[in-house]
Amino acid sequence: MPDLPVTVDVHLPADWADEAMSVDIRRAFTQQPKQLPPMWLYDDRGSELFDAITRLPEYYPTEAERSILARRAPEIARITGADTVVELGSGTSDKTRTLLDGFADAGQLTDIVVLDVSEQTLRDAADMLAARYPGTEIRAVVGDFTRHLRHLPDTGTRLVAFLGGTIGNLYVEERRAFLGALADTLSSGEWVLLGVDLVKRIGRIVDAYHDDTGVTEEFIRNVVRVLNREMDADFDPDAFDYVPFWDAREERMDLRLRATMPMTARIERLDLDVELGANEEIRVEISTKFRPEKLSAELTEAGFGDLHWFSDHAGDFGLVLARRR
Ligand code: AVJ
Repeated sequence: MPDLPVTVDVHLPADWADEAMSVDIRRAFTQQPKQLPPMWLYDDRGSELFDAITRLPEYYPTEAERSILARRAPEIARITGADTVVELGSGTSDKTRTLLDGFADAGQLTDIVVLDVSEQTLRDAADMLAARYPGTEIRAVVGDFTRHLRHLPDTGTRLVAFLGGTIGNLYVEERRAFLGALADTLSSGEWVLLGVDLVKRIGRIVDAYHDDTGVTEEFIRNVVRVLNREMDADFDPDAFDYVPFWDAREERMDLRLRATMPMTARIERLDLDVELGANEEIRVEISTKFRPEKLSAELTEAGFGDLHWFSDHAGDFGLVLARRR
């Protein structure tokens, strides 16, 4: 059978990302404490650095999730009976292959949909998927999973996979909105699969964000370069210290940049001058760690049921499968 053509759907105006970034960055610098949305960490260099993070010995989530998927993919295919696998924030779709293989081996994979903010990343991923799963229809949707779920095509019975622990980037309110939007998007009987990092010994969590090689620090600091380039700003990337810490109350890592001296920066594209006091911090990213009971309750409240939890041997990472009621 010849390969089906890959379809890339761009429902958004070409400059949507510029627009969204301008709005996000203005908000980021006019609130207290200053707080950037993590989506803008992933330019080409940021994506490379994140890739390097996933190979760090300290960064356990990637391998832990891969091991769960390798063991459980056939079971996930069987439980859901889904024929369409949707991956949100797919990036290069590396790990998802383990999940997709479970569906392909069961002979039930008719459609794959990938959604990501980067059109180029999507094209590469879609080509790879088309070669690996001949006969499966591949669709790629350019978009941001917090804003564009309504653009997902509605084919067959879908399983929406949101892996890697990325849901941990969202604040409590954003997470509630996201789960609600997901429930609104899905029909009764369709499924979600969430990958979540679990609460564990704090030292182990902190080490995963404070590696010996400094790659994580580089990844967080890179956002300053993104701002300078995309927003025509003049921040000095070296005038910030990287400050990762565990927020025990919220049970999340809080990754910040701290100004080492008072500074004024110009963000030309926003016609905005930003002042930072000495030691003032900008929150760049949070990474929430989960307790299964609590997330189960949130999923139930959002409209999901029939929950199945899977974990790796060490209990470091969790996958939760849930059915739209
Ligand atoms: C891609 C959001 C899952 O929170 O662990 C890794 C991002 N930041 N090291 C995470 C990240 C610093 C990562 N997620």
